[in-house]
Amino acid sequence: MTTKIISTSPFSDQAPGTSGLRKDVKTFKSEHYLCNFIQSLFNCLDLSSGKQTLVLGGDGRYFNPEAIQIILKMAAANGVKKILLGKNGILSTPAASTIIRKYQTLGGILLTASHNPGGPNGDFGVKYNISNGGPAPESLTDKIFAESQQISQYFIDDGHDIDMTQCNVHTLANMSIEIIDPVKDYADQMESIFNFSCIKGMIGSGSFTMVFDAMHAVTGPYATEILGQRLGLDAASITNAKPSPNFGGGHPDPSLTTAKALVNTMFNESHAPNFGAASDGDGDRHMILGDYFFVNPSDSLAILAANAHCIPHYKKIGVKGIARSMPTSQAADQVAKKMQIPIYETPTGWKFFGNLLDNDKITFCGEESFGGGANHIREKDGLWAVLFWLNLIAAKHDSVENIVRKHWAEYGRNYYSRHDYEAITLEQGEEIMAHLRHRLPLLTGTQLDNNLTISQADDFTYIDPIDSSVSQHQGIRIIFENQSRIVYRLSGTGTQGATLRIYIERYEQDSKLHDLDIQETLKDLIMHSLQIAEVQKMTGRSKASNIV
Ligand code: VG1
Ligand code: CO
Repeated sequence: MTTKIISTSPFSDQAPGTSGLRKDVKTFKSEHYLCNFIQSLFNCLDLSSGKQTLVLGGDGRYFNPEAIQIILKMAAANGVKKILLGKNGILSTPAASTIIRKYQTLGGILLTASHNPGGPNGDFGVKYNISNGGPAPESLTDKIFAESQQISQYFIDDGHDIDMTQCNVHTLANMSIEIIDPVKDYADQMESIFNFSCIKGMIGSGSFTMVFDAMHAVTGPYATEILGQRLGLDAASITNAKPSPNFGGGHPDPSLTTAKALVNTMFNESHAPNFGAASDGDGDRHMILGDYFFVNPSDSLAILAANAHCIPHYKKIGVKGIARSMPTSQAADQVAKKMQIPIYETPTGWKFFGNLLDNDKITFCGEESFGGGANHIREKDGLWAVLFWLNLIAAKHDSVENIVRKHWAEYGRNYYSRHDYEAITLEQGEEIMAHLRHRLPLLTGTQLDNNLTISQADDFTYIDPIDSSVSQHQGIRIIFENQSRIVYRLSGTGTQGATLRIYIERYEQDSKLHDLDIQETLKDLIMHSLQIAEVQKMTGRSKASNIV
């Protein structure tokens, strides 16, 4: 076997976004594109250090097997000593984080575009996680991008393809490849956190029904082992459990608009199950539904933190603090206030939670985009959240809806919605943000109507409390005197043009007013959000393409 040195030249668009490099499959398949990015990554890693093992796997989407064979050959040619590869190339994002941490590897390469659609016309993605199991911080992604802009060659072994279908050990040049069970370590970890006998008792009681929709994505095998084998849930209650390269032609995004089959089941008036849940392409998001009831993801974070004492593991370790991404509703802030623990507000993207978790500043963290997680790993974790909810329901002998309503009664309700304007042009996106930035100094103090006076308007800057790194331009915040907020930012995961996200929030303490229609009660704020940013004038759109 020999190492080939291939001449290449830079692609200008290889800057990783909110969560890795995401492009359509055609781009990733074009000559040198994947190899350039992987070589740029290897150029930034210290492959001479003691830790020379990398974890590799993906969400099973189209191009996953081919990309893995290429990356294995490049890893061998770049002096990586060992790869832990998920069987069949499969590893959910949270499981990859578990495995990096458990085996103390240098890091891991995760092949996923998460909730983006897959298939030949869909998206592909590459993400690097560091030795703490979490997404690479901006300091590293900036370095990888810089490398990609001056790359002139890459190294690749000319060895044979590896059979990934069996758990055994292979050798490629001087590198060993250990094919591992993608599920076991993660399932064991979940069993060490939650009270499985309590959940199993509820599932087996005959009086509790549930559906988990794996959306043809990576959580299928994980749900089958954990919910099915270990907790006794019948196979029929785990739907779309077989991962498929194009996610069964669907959009592997657990939301009310995209998880249609599950939503139909749960909002069926006569016999909806007690509990419904879904995860996304790579298994790090969660959507929780009750019988005819939707749990807002920002509320999910607040409720899990507030009820952590019901789970023996969290009762024992306690809740040190909570972090949420800036656009996430302030429901968790109410909980932190009552618990007298710190709350941190970070930019969007899980990488910003890493330092807080590593330094034991927080126990729980979450994002409005159906992401929740804790200090057991350094990624958000879909099945973890599902198990947390199941454990809560079993421990409290209460329904999803009651748990949420009691929470609102105690802490108040943060009415919340996100309005996306997808696939506008990059220029339109930039122009809206620039225009807003320009107007910021004029906005503070402005009274929009009788009860809406802007108390603060700024462009969110985050200073990491641990390493003092500064992240600027993380979203425009318009904060009102009554705690309502409007937030604007551009998506960093989309692959077509730009997506403007407008997040709208209103706090209501009065429990008599906790049953209002969300869009209706946010109507005025939504109207102001469009006027302030002049959305229609700038985009030609009169309404959002996606409302969450
Ligand atoms: C979106 C979400 C963000 C999340 C990111 C990755 O990013 O808003 O909260 O961390 O996706 O999630 P953006 O930049 O498009 O708003 V995943 O499950 O797609 O890795
Ligand atoms: Co995801």
